[in-house]
Amino acid sequence: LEESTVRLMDWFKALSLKYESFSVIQIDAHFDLRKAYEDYEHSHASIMYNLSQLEACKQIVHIGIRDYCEEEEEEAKSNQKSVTFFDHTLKSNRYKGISWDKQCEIIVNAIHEKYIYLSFDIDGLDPKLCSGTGTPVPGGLEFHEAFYLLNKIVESGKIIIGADLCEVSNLPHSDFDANIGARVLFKMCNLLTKSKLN
Ligand SMILES: [Mn+2]
Repeated sequence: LEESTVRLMDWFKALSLKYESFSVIQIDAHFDLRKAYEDYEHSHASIMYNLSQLEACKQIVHIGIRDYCEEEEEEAKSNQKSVTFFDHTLKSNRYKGISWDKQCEIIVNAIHEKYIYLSFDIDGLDPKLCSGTGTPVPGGLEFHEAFYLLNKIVESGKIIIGADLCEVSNLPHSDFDANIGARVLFKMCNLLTKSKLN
């Protein structure tokens, strides 16, 4: 896992050589904005912090966040690149009658770069869709909410330059998680292809 996050950073660095400015769309229950986790700077808990240090990464749009520490909340507030749509805010707005379509429009308008990198942590979804994931948290997006949003982002003219899907359970008896994970990946690939037509 640690090796894979180091490799992911190498990939981000390569992307930043090709694209001089991009926004990151992160669907996740967690910010992953820790400067270090147990003194280690390259874990999955620091991946968004490390990404934010790249000059080409102009913005990180965090969506569905609902489990974080004080340090991360401070980082998200003080880092000019972070724009956060907390899960509790998205839910409260829904309860007040603000439609998902309207909220997606607000999210789309907050994305300021044409090129986007999509990071999809399966725990951004409701845990009934990913019960075997490492750190499930109540709340989160429904499958169709996530893809309604992502499709709207692509239809606004953005181009997806790269994407990852993480934290899908590979535990025995996680067939349902694997099923959902495969469907998420399939739809992400479709969106990536669709966005190339923009
Ligand atoms: Mn997560």
